[in-house]
Amino acid sequence: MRCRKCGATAAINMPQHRLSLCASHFSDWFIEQTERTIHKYKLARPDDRLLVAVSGGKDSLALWDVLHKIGYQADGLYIDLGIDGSIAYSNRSHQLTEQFASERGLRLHVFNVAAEFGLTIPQMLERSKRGSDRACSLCGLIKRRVFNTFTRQGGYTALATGHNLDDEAAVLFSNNLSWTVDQMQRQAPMLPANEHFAAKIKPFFRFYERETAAYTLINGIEYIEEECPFAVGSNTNFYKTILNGLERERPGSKLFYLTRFIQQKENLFPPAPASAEPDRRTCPRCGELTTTDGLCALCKVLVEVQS
Ligand code: Q46
Ligand code: ZN
Ligand code: ZN
Repeated sequence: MRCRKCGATAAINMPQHRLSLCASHFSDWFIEQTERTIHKYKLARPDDRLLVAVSGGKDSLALWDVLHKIGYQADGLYIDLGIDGSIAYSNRSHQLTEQFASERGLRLHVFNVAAEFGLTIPQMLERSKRGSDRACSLCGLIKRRVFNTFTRQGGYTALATGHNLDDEAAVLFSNNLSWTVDQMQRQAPMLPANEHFAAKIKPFFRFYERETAAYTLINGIEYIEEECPFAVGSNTNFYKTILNGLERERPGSKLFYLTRFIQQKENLFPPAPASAEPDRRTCPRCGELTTTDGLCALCKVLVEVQS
């Protein structure tokens, strides 16, 4: 297979675009496509200050690299979850993120869950009634809060995450199977900011996972290849496998499934009436908003595990 631009041996073939490219032209194409996505979906303006949620994995490091190359002022935030076990997942991903930032002279914030909350994620799980199968809901609760607070308090325009098309298609598929309409309505390349929540953007949402992997390989970005131990056997991975089977038989299915949904969303769902906005109160412990009386979901967990 030959590169469409220069005729050299192709490094990657992307059947969904009927496009094969050599390493150098693929790298250029990847950066151009990111700029095009940002422009088309109005994700950011050139003078925006962005905070990149970096995990040490390929998608978030590739995103930080590309945003920096495009010229955005983009700082990183790494959350040390204290998930180590046999593969030293947090230690290794933290070290690779530090290395990435220092090689490029980028600013990295680090939030250490154990230092701030007194316990690592696995220790919290042991103490809570949630059980280890609920690791991701607890971890997600903490990550959402920390990312939101940092983005707002740091004066960033938006939080940029490395979610790729495989991630987004799997979420849509999962919500589709159960017709979780409120979640489907919220799925978008950008969630705008409001009084309480920072804007979130996903500049890689049209890239297949193998494309972000190829970008990191071609650009010599070292990332943690192991998955978080809690992700093994997750529902998301199961749905990704199903969608990959579909993609093998019908190239372009994943891209079409997600992008057509994003285009059609306005027609699929009626606009929410003003009264549909949940009633919000303030958590007496942390001062953040909550939809229930008393403590917010995060404080409930913290009180439970810290006592
Ligand atoms: S880090 Fe946390 Fe993920 Fe690990 S515990 Fe689950 S949510 S899988 S992106
Ligand atoms: Zn080429
Ligand atoms: Zn609270």
